[in-house]
Amino acid sequence: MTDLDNPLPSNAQRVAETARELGLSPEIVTMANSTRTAEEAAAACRCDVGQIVKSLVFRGATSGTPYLLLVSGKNRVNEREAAKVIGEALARPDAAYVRATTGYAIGGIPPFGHDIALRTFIDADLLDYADVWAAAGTPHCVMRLNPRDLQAKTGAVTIYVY
Ligand code: 5CA
Repeated sequence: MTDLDNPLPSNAQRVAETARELGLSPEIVTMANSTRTAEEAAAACRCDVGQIVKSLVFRGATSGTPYLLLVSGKNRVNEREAAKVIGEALARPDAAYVRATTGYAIGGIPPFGHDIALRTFIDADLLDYADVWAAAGTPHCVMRLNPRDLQAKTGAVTIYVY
């Protein structure tokens, strides 16, 4: 089957273009099953849930600035600890804010290629893996990345989330 027979969804094409601009060339895979959650993505990718990149948007409680946290699928963010690194208290925005900020719906938010540039932080645990899987624009599209390349290309600051 050629790419013409099976084009990527437009959101995934946008992610692929941004990846190319960044000097990355991940293969984007469209999974038959949902990759909306970290657990679903790990099952579809046949990888450890820790290798799944959750792209989580927070909002600065004081400034209103959106922040992107790239978090291992095995971890939950301790917002107080993250706030110390980021420099202000964090609030969890609703789905509409996340969509308006990134241009993507929850479950498909990629780690780069958003509508506006986002200050980005990366969970140190992701850096332990040789490769990780991130959403690529839709809740069925994923891409495999080297976490160090992901960090370098997004300028993400290392953060310990727990
Ligand atoms: N595709 C997978 C892994 S590659 C993925 O995108 N996972 S995720 O964790 O980054 O995206 C789901 C996350 O969105 C949840 O962990 C949760 O933090 C957040 N979320 C889910 N529902 C809402 C909501 N209604 N409002 C704000 N955030 C939400």
